[in-house]
Amino acid sequence: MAKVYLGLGTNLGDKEANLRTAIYKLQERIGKLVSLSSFYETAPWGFESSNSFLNAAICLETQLAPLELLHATQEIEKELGRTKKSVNGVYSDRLIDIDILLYDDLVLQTPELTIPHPLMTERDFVMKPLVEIAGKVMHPVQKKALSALYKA
Ligand code: PH2
Ligand code: MG
Ligand code: MG
Repeated sequence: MAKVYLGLGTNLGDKEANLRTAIYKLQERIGKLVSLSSFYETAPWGFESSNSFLNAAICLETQLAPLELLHATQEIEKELGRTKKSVNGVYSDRLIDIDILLYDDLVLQTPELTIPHPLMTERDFVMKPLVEIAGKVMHPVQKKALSALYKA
C-alpha cells in the first residue's frame, strides 16, 4: 500500500461541492481516506482571474501504481467537467484540478508525470493545506519536513 498526498483546487461553480464530489470519487476509486485538510480560500496564483480558489489536500492509501493513479485522477477531473488543461504553465479557471504531490517517498520523472510535484514547495495554496495534514512528512528530494519547507 502506498500513501499518496493530492492537492485539490477549484475556482468555478459551487467550489465546496466540487471538492466534496472529487473527494468522494477519490476515496471510492483510489483507496481509503487517511486524512483531509480544511478548505482554504486562496487568491489565483500565476494568472489573472476574478474567481478565487478553494484549495485542499488529501491523503489516501492506494494499491494503484503512480501512472494508474494519474489516469484515475484525470478521469475524475473529466467527470467533474474539466475541459482545458494548462499548457506550458498558462493557467485558466477550472471546475477541479487534482495534482499528485507525493507518493510515499518516491522520486519519479517521466514525460507524463513528475513526483514530487515540482512546484509544490513554492506554492502557499498547496503547502498550507498539506502542512495541516503532513507537517512531519519528509520531502523526498529536499530532505526536510514539509512544515520546515513551508516556513522557510
Ligand atoms: N492552481 C494552479 C495555478 N494557480 N492558484 C490557486 N490559488 N490555487 C490553485 O489551485 C492554483 C492556482 C495550477 O494548477
Ligand atoms: Mg495544479
Ligand atoms: Mg493539475
